[in-house]
Amino acid sequence: KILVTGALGQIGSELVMKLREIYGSDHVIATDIRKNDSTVVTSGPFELLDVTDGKKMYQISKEYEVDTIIHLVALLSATAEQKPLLAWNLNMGSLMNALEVSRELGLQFFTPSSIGAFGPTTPANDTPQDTILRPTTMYGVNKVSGELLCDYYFQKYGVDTRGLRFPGLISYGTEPGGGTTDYAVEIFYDALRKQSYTSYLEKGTYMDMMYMPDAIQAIVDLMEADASKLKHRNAFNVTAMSVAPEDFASEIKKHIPSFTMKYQVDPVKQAIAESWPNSIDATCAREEWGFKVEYNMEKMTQDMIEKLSTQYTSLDVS
Ligand code: VAH
Repeated sequence: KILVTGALGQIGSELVMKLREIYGSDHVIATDIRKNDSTVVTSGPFELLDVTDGKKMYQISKEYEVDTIIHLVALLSATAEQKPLLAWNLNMGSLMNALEVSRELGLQFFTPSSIGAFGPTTPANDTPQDTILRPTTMYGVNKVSGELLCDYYFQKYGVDTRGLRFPGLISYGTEPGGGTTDYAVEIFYDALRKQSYTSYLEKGTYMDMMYMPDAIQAIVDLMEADASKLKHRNAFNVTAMSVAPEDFASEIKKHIPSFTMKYQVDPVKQAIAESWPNSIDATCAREEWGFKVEYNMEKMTQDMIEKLSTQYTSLDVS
C-alpha cells in the first residue's frame, strides 16, 4: 500500500489516480492538508494530514500498513523565494518526517527533486547526472539538501529511497501553483480563455519540460525498477523537451490561429529560470531503469488543448 502526501497538488492529483488504476483504489492512501470533492478524495482512502506532524504521518502509515511513501508536499520555486524561511521549515521538516517514518516502518520512499537543484555554475547544456549543484534559490537549496538527505537514509539506514529531478511539468488537472516553469501551464489556460498570453519569461529562455503523463509513468517505472541496477538514487535527471516560451506560442497557434503572445518579464522569475539549465542529460535514467517519454511538444499541445477545451466550450478549436 502506498501513502501519498500532497495528493491534491499538481503531481499528486494525477499520480494518485494512476496508482489506483495500477494497484487498486484501496491500496493508495491519499493525504493532504485540506479536502475537496475531487476523485482523489472520492475514489479511495483519503486522510487529512499536515506533513509537519510526524506523529500523525506515522499513525496513518501504521494504521493502513503502507509499504511505500511518496512524498510530494513542497513550496515551489517562486513561492519559496518569497517565503524562504517557511519554505525551509515546510520542505525540509516534512521531508525529515517522511524519511523518519520510512526508516521506522521499513518503507520504500520517493520524493521529487528538480532541475531547480542546479545553479548558475552548473554546465547549462546537456547537464550531466553527476555535476555541480550550487543553486541560488531557497527551493534549489531544499532540493539539493533533500537529495543528500535521501541518499544518506539509503546509505546509513538502508531505506530504499529513490528520486527524480523533474523539469517543468505541464498538466491540465490543477491550476498552476507557484512554480517558475508554470508559464507553460498558464499559457494553455489563457490560450483557451483569452486567446492570448503574457509571458513573464523572455523569448529564448530555454528550460526542460515534460508532460505530466510521462512524469507519472517515470515515477512508477523508477519505483518498480530492480534496485540492483540502480547506480544512482537521488535523484535521476529526466526530461522530455528543452523549450522556450515562443515554442509554446507557435505550437498553440497551429490550433488557435488567433492566439497572440506578449512578453512582460518578471525579473525574479527570469533570474530563477536563468539560473537553471537550458537542457539536461537523462542518459543515466534511460540506462539504469529504462526511462522513456511518449509526449513531445506537438503531442502534448494537442492533448492539452483537447482536454482543456472540454472545460471551455465557448471556443472554436480547430
Ligand atoms: C517550479 N515547477 O517551477 C517547479 C519545478 C523545475 C521547476 O521544480 O518551481
